[in-house]
Amino acid sequence: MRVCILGEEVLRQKALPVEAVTPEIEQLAKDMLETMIEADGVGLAAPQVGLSLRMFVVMADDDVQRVFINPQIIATSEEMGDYDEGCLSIPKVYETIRRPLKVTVQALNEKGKPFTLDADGLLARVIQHEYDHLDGILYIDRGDPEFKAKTEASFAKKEARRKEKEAAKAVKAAKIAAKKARKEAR
Ligand code: GNR
Ligand code: NI
Repeated sequence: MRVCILGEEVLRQKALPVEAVTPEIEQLAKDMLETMIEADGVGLAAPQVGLSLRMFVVMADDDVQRVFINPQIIATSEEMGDYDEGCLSIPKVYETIRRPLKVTVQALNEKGKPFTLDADGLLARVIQHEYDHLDGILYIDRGDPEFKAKTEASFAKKEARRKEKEAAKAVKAAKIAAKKARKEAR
């Protein structure tokens, strides 16, 4: 699956709950895990693959692959910690972000079975990062506002360049098609 990049609308939307954990949702979880591993990530949220749904997958601390559907963070520790965060949707950008060190999360797994998990370390970090994605929040929203503005501007430029290139390619393809049509008309 293609991973959406900063600037794409879906990353800023509040995702909707998964209505029922169907075989299609189980398959989606598998596809998301594959995409996450392929991209060398430790977590991936559905909005990152263009689906505005409340689910994410995680594999942190050499841990097992975990699927969280309709998650709720029911408790966070008072104790906070700093960690260098990155995001597959903001490639090659990193910033130190302060968050609670421990969380308790409730969710459904890929079979629709409810579970509660106490997490610390990288797992707790990634769960909070992924949970934010479901509310359209990115880690840059939790860091230095100036860094956020610069990062958004730089990705907006990149996106503008990509669109320009795409348009130029379409013009070229149209010219080739027109030439071919003229040739065939002779
Ligand atoms: O791969 C990822 N690494 C990471 C490192 C520190 C804090 C959070 C993360 S999650 C990120 C993958 C991703 O963008 N998930 O949404
Ligand atoms: Ni992310």
